[in-house]
Formats: sequence, structure tokens, C-alpha cells
Amino acid sequence: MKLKLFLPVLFVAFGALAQTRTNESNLDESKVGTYTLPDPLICADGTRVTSAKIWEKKRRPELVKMFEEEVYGRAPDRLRGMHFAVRSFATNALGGMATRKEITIWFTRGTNGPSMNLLIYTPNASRKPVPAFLGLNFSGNHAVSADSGITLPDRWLPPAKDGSVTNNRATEAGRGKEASRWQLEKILARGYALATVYYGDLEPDFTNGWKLGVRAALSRDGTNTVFKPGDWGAISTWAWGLSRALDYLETDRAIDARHLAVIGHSRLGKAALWAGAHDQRFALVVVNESGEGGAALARRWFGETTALINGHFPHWFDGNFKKYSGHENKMPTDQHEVIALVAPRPVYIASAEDDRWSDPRGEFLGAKGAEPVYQLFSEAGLGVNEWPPVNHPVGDFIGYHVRTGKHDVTDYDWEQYLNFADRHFH
Ligand code: GTR
Repeated sequence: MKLKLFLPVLFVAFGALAQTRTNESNLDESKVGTYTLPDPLICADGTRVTSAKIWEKKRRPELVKMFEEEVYGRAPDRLRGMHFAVRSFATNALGGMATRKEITIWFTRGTNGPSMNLLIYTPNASRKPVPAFLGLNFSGNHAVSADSGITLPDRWLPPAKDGSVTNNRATEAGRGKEASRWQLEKILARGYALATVYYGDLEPDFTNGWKLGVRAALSRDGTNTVFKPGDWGAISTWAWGLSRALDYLETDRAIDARHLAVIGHSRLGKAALWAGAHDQRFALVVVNESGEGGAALARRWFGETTALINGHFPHWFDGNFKKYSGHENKMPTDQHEVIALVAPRPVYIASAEDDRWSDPRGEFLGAKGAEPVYQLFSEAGLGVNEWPPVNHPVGDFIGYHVRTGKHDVTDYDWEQYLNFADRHFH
């Protein structure tokens, strides 16, 4: 009798607890609570990873598969028939400082199928192939620089109040809109190329945006496709596009494709991290304020939660990821392990002090959690145990900073990324 009464009470108590964790974001450090992270060095069968070789042969493939199945979804390989076409070429861009190239990447045979447009600037000061940064942009290639030679995108863009978009299409007013986030002249002056693609070329970023993107175009059932758990979501699609851009860059003689850094901000930071984790051809990975589903630990209750991200952006992750809304402790992985998949290649994680939604400390702890895997390769990771003060970059093969200011990519951030790339590439 007693037991019968007791059980429903217990149930209610758990329900209430689960709800606080699920539906609300927490911004109070004292309420974070405790959690236990999965150990990246313990295999699914319980055995311990004791060498870099075991990591490469057994644990890494196992973790890649877990992230494919449970988090981002599986993307196809590059398709036969993929080909490239030069869309424009100018050797005197930016007052003669750079060569500007626009390349159309057709994912399938012929020119009626899906494609994306890659914009590349290489510094004219260099005679040799140059290392490059590759990243997706939010507002169209023309938004990266005020350079009037960049072709306006003809794809879907989200409405914007600043006149840069009319009827979901780009206008002249959008030129240079994202320039402060790219620091093009600075990158070129430091001897690097910049390559970028508008992420909407791959998939417009709204719930049914996939119908206008490659997920529909490459599926047998097109816009009638019913995605199964484990099939690719939008983040996986954007990451796939980064690998296809790399396929092209490997063929470009102006580029040193063995020294290619993949970079992304926010949701595109999540995509850059997944691309760099998955595709080992990327030599260096830069993840700017990527938050939940990026570098921030999911189990740490601070900022955005799994339930909130799944609720607001149901198209980002694969179907299985929905199971973990409010049940982060049941995840077979956590985000330190996606960072660890970059090892032993250098990775830089960056946070901003006022970007609490992304959980800056959780991003640092994600980076920290990847350290044991770098140590397997005898590489130093962060080299610090405490979250560093603002504007105080730390780390060796894992770089990290939290800068003052809000959610953005700034001149300060680029300064650190260029220094980091210099250190590892030269
Ligand atoms: C927010 C989202 C974050 C982050 C950000 C962005 O709305 O909750 O996960 O990705 O957008 O991409 O700017």
C-alpha cells in the first residue's frame, strides 16, 4: 500500500526535475550541477585505448560512427561525376593585392544538378602555393568583401531588414555586409588564401530548406524523401560541402591543400568542427563560438540546451539526436569527443565573454576534455587547467581564447587564428 502511494510521488519529482533541465536554459553558474563525461579513451567494449594506433584503428572509427548515427547524421561520399568550372577569374582584385576566382562545383554529372559557388582570393605577393582558410558564410559570397567583382548569389536568402535581400534574393546592398567577420586583406597580407561558399548553396537554413538543397537533389525521392534516424541533417550537409570545396582546392595549383584550415562561426562553427573531425584532410580546424552541438559540452547545463536546439532547429541534427532532448546523460558521446576526433591535428576553440548562450566555459571544458587524446600522440593540448582570463590565448595543439565582447568574429579572433596557423604551418 505504502509503495503504491510512494511511486507516483517519485515520478512527479523526477518529472519536475527533468523539465527544468529540458525546457529552460540556465545562465547561473551555481546551478550547473554535476555530470560525468564519457571517457574518449574507453572503447564501446570497455577496453582502454593505450596507444595512438589503437585510437586510429579502433576508437576513432567507433566515435565517428557514433556521431554520424546519434548526432549529425551520415553524409554520402563525393559523387562520381562531380566536376568544376571556372566562373570568373581576375588577377587584379583588391587593388592588385589578390587574384579572385569563382569556381562552380557541380556535385553530379552535367550542369542541371545541384552545385555550389566557391569564391577564392589568393595573395599576389606569393609565387608559391599558399596555405588557405576555408569557411562557409552566412549571407552570400558577395557579403565577404565590398569587392564589386564578386557575383551576387542567385540562391535563397533569409529576409533581412537592411535592404540586402528582396524576395529571398540578394541585392547590391549586401556587398561587404560580413566583411568584418572575414578580415580578407589581413588574411592575404599574412600570406594565406581565403576560400568561401554561401551555406545556403548547400541547404537554406529553415525547417523545410532541405527541399531546396542538396539533401533533396541527391535523394532518389527528391522533395518527398522521408529521412530515417541516422540520415544527414543540415549541419552534416554543410560539413559535406566543406569537404567538396576541399576536393576542388586539392586540384588548384595556387593552393597548398595540405595546409588547409577549416573555419566556422556559430552554427557554421558546428559545421566546421564536424567537417574537420570527420575529414582528416583538413590540416587545422578553427571553431568560433560554436556552442551547443559544437564545442560546448551538452551535459553541462548552461546556455542553450539539447531540447532548445532541437526545438528551434529540428533540421540541424539527425533524427536520433532528438532522443537526447532533456536526456543528455544518455548520450553515448559528448562534444569533447568530436574535438578529440581532430587529434593530432591542431584545433582552435574560441569563445566570447558575453556570448553566454554558447556557454564559453563549456567550450573551454570541451577543449579540455579532448586533451587526453592529444596526449596519446605526445602532443601538448591546452596546457592549462583553469579557464583563462579574457583576451589571454592559451594552448599548443589545442588553442583557446575567450575574448571580451559579444557573439561575432572579430579582428582579434583572426589575429589569434593567423598566429596559430603560422605556428603550425611554418
Ligand atoms: C542561435 C543558436 C545557436 C547558434 C547561433 C548562430 O540561434 O541557438 O546554436 O548556432 O544561433 O548560429 O548564430
